[in-house]
Amino acid sequence: MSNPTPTPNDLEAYWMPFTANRQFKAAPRLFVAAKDMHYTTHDGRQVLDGTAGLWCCNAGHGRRPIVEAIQKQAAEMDYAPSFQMGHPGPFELANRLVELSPADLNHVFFTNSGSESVDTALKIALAYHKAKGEGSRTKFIGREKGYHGVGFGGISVGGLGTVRKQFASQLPGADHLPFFYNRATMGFSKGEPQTGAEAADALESLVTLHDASTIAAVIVEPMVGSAGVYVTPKGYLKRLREICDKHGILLIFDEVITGFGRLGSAFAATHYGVQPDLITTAKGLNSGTVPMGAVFAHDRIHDAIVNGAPENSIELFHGYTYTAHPLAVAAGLAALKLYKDEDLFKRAADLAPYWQEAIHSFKDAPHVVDIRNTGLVGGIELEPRPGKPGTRAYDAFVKAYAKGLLVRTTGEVIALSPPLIISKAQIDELFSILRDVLKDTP
Ligand code: PXG
Repeated sequence: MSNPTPTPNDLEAYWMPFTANRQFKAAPRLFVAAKDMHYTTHDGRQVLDGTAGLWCCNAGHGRRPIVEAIQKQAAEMDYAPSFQMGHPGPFELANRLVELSPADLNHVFFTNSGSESVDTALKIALAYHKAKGEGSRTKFIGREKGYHGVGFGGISVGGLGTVRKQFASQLPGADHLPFFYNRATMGFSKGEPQTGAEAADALESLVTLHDASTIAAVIVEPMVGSAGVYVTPKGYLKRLREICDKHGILLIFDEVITGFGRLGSAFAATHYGVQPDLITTAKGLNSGTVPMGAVFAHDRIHDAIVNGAPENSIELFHGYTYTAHPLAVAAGLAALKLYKDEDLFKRAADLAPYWQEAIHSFKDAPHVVDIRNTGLVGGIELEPRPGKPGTRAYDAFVKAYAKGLLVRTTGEVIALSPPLIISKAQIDELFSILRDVLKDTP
C-alpha cells in the first residue's frame, strides 16, 4: 500500500502533541497500516515496531479477536451513559481485571488515558483521607524524573522539568523524592541495580519537612519509563512502602507503562512483590486499541469513600463522559482474553533473558555510555554531542525509521519496548538494525 506524500499544506491544521511540529512537517513520517509486529509507512515500507506504538500495543497490531470485538460492539451499541446508568461490559471487565491485580486491589475506576488515571488516583487519595477525617492530608510526593501524564495533577507530581516549565499553575505543596539512579555505581546493570535502595529513605526527610499529617500520597513509576528507562534498585520500592505505612501515607504505583505484562507479570507490583494502595494504568489495558485507562483501588480505600457516604448520595464526584466507553470495554475484554490465551505475560518473562543478553551486547557499540533493561524494556544511553544535547539519539531515531525500525528517544536515550509477541528472530533483527544505525550516526 502506498499513499501520496502529503504536502506541508495538508499537515498544517493538526497541532501535533509532544512533537517539533515544523521539523516534522518538513519531513513527515506517517504510518497507514499495522499488523502484528509491523507498521506500514505511507510510502509503502514495513517498519518493525520496537516500541509497541507508544508502549501500549502489547498484543501486537491488528489482532483479529480485538478488532472483531470492537467491530461487533460498534454495531451493537455505540455508546451508553455511565453516570447513574450502566451496561454489562465494564462490570465484567472490572471482574477480569481484579483477577490480575494484586490482592486487595479489588475495585476499578475507568478513565480514558494514563493522565486521567493519575489525576483520578490523586483525587481518590484526597477523598479517602477526607472520608477518614484526615482532610489536612492534601500534599503529594512524586519523584524527580517521574512522568505522570499531562493533567495539572500529573505535572505537579511529575519530575520532568521540560513537561512542567511552560505551566506555572500546579498543585500546591507537591514535592519530589530525589532521583535514585547513579550511573557510576549502577551503569550497565542487568535488570535491577543491586545497590541504591537507600535512596528511598529520602522520603523520611520529606515527611519530616512537611509533616505526615499534611501528606496524602506518594506516587512513583515502579520503573521509570518516559525519562529514559531506569529500573528501581532492588529493595527500593519495599522501603517506600514501609515508610508510607509508618506515616499513614498512601502509595500509588503509576503502572501506565509497566501494567499488562511489560515486565513479565500483569503488574510491576506483583513482579516486585510490593503492594501499593492504588495503581494507575492505561495503554496495555486494551493493547492500545481504544483510549482507556483504569485506577485500581484497595478495598480499604474504596470502602472508606463508598461506604462512608449516605446510600442515596454520589460518593465520588468524579467521572468522564467516556468512562467505560463500550468500544474501549469490548477491546479490553478481548485484549485480556488474548493475553491469557497466548500467555503473553509469561512469554515476556521467558523472552526477558534473551532480550537482556541482546541489549547488553551493545556495550561496545559506538557512543553507548549505559544500558538498562528489565522485562521487555530496554534503554540505551548515548554520549551527548558536545553542545547539542539530544541530537544524536534523535538522529538515530530518524535513521532507524529509514532502515525499517521504530524506536523512541528521550534525551540521549533510545527506549525499546516491543509488543510482547516479538520473536527471538525479530529481537535479533531489531538489534541488528540498531547496530547499523549507531554505526551510521556520527
Ligand atoms: N503515567 C505514565 C507512567 C506514563 O508513562 C502517562 C502516565 C500518561 O498517559 P497518557 O495516556 O495520558 O499519555 C504515561 C504516558 C514515551 C511516552 O515515549 C510515554 C508515555 C506517553 C507517550 C510517550 O516515553 N507515557
